[in-house]
Amino acid sequence: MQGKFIVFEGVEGAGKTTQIHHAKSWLEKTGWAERLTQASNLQEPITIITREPGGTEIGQHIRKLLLDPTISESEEITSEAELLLYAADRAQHVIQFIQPYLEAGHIVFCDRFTDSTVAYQGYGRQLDLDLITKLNDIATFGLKSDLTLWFDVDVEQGLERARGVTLKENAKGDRMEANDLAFHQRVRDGFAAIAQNSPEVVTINANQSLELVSSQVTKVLEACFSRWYPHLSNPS
Ligand code: T5A
Repeated sequence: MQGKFIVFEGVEGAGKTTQIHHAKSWLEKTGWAERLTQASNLQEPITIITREPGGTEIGQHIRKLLLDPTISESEEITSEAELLLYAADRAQHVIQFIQPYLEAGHIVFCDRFTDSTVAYQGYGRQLDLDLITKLNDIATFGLKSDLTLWFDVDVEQGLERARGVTLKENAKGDRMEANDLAFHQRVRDGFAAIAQNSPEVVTINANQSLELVSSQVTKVLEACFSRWYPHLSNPS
């Protein structure tokens, strides 16, 4: 049984990481994890959590380079170099990590994927969108998500959450967070444009409380898992 690839997207501090853990415990609490593990004959946990950049050992090195805030003090990473580094991280991640788990039947939750490149490098850095689509095709070897949850949060609120302090205190955060507000707003608009044209993307209102955001996620997951695996739906 082929697994499912579920991607969590959004601007800084949208709540993706928090909601990935919520989704994993939802799978376990509802019995889906157990039923899917049995159906796939897996000896290991069905749910795999990963992220971009940094889902592999090589990716960890690339992540460090991309997010280190001190890099730009000595030498700016050009937008093109940044784009290629995200693509290199993805190419390694897809072949070495994501594909093998999907082929074995796992449910792979991924914190960011190709839509982040379109939103950040395409809309944020304003690089050519056709070029980004081609690079994404190369880096993913054609892999697409079965479901993408886009956590739409007000960018200032997201940045405040991500930094754990208010913007007023002028915290800089990592190299990507340190971009100005206009950049982050363009990124948010990029995600909105993607969501409008992509049937696999479901928009989650991430401005709400943790509980309300989690309950939106639960509803989407319930609908998708029942549709994907009708024979494993819990009769109760
Ligand atoms: N990038 C990435 C690109 O530019 N191009 C690409 O192709 C890719 C793949 C990755 C950076 O790389 C960029 C995007 C990023 O800038 P990262 O550290 O992985 O860097 O950054 P993020 O993925 O943005 O991680 P964050 O931690 O900033 O955001 P999350 O995961 O969305 O947020 P989360 O869940 O950690 O929550 C942040 C805080 O908010 C609270 C949480 O408890 C936590 O304290 N919170 C809420 N508080 C109130 N109400 C809610 N509903 C809340 N939800 C969460």
